[in-house]
Amino acid sequence: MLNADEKMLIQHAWEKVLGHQEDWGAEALERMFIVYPQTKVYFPHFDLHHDSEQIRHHGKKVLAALENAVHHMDNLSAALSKLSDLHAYNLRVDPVNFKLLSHCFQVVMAVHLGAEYSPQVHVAFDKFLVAVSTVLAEKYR
Ligand code: HNI
Repeated sequence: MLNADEKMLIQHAWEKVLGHQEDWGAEALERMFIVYPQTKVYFPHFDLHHDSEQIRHHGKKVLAALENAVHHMDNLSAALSKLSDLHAYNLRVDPVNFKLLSHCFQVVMAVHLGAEYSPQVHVAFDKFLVAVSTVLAEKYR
């Protein structure tokens, strides 16, 4: 799990996300849909064009959930329990897709934070996103 230094790096990096949640969330989703088009099957009801209102709105929601996770890094299972139910029982998103979105979000962070997205921040974020994805997929079986 994340050590104290990594938690600090994540909290610090998240401060840079504040104010950009909708833009950066939409950017991560748009990258996912373009780079891994198989992910589009879960969104047949969405307009997936560039700058679509639905993508922006959804990006904002996904980043709000990640922000909640940043605030509850010691207790992710409880913090994400409802979302975990939703993804496992209702949406039935194949867990491989969490890695794809996580990767796209890492690219967005790297693009916007530049040199500040150091290898240390990168690895901390990677561990954090793996932990979040594990919780979101833990109710599948
Ligand atoms: Ni996900 C809905 C968060 C990964 C497909 N998802 C949500 C909502 C949040 C959310 C928040 C909105 C819930 C609500 O309205 O009550 N999703 C997250 C997070 C991750 C994630 C934090 C990973 C880090 N979701 C994925 C992945 C896919 C996915 C990888 C598929 C490729 N999610 C969905 C779909 C919905 C959804 C589909 C419903 C969208 C809608 O509005 O109809």
